[in-house]
Amino acid sequence: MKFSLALLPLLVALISATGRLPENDLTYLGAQVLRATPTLQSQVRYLNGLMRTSDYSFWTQPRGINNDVDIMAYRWNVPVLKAALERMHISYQVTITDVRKVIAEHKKLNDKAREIAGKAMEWTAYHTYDEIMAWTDSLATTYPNLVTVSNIGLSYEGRVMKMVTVSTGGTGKPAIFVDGGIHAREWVSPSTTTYILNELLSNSAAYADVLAVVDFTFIPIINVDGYDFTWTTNRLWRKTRSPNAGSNCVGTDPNRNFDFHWMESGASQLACAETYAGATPFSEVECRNLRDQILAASQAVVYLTFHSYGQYWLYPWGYAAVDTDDVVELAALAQSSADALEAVYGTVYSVGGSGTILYPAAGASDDYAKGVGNIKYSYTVELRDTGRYGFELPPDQIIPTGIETLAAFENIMYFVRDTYGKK
Ligand code: 0X9
Ligand code: ZN
Repeated sequence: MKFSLALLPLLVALISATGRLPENDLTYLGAQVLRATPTLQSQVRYLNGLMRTSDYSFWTQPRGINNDVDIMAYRWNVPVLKAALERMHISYQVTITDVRKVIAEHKKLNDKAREIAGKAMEWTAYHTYDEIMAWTDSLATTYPNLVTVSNIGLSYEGRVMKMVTVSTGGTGKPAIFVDGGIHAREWVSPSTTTYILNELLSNSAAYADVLAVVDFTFIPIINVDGYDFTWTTNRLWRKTRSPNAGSNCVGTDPNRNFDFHWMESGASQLACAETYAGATPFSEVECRNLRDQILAASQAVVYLTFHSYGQYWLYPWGYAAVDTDDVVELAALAQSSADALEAVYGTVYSVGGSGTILYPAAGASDDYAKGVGNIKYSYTVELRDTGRYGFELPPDQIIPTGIETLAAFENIMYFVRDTYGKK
């Protein structure tokens, strides 16, 4: 649909009545992503304040001076944001000049790849919730000796959340727990989670020594409602889809909803905020379902949760710039994994504590897995890229991302085999 100027008064009326654009084809028309670089503490404070207004969508959050922040402004707000940055002497560049155009281009590429693949999972395209779940179910019949598929609960809107366990049998084995899709718009996360799972299963003979002594759990999509919503309605949705009492704004940030130092940092009590922590810890059923599996995974020694973007391999704590007692061990495995990843195509990851090298943010699943679930090696992995496309990573990067991340994953599984596997 072409944007017509005749629609402008209607649009303005809608925005002033609701404070928000309706979510439709026009939402991202002319929206831009600006990369701002604060060089003073006062500028960082200003950007943090701007984030709290929810006038813009922060694709990345302020991380202190000399660190870029990617801010998306809707069309009508682009000049306002530019003027504000200029007034504060914050330098910026436009990284995406028309978000809608990039979304449309990538959708076209994705549709084409899906058509060629007949909607089958080939990792040449991103896939819908239904397609990923159908593939997940099929694993139980393709690999009956290795795979169990279970339903771990329903989402707020009633979608099934599926979990795959990979085991050659026996008890008491160390386990690796992997999830994806906590944030809806981070599409490369479910694609990487399923890519790794597929490699593990389709090359099980090559991994026989690992599979003999290590178990695996994969949950490809946690935020199933949000993920579906990014396909049907709003490509850049982040949160869950549960309503909030007393507000028109929908959704809670699932990665602020876990009950560990909840609401202590980097989270909001404003329902419209992208980092809304929810009315109470574990208000979100998807988080409760994940929690139950984390707590049941008493043998897990690694928890890996895939997000995007930024290329970070992060370890706890995330609620503050504080190290865990065993930081040396967590850092060593993170660094060797990032090294293995980089060795494939030269993709560079930053390795460090979440609250230290990213920003303090409490109530995330990684801290919960370690702090309450007692899973020693807990990592949040922020996959590709560093902002060229951000969440709109083109589909031709799915396989390269999968391949390099698999190298890191192999490093982890060999570590678990050698350190914890019964000889
Ligand atoms: O802010 C987040 O939830 C994660 N980044 S993202 O851009 N994917 O939203 C990082 C979470 C890091 N972990 C903790 N802060 N505990
Ligand atoms: Zn995320």
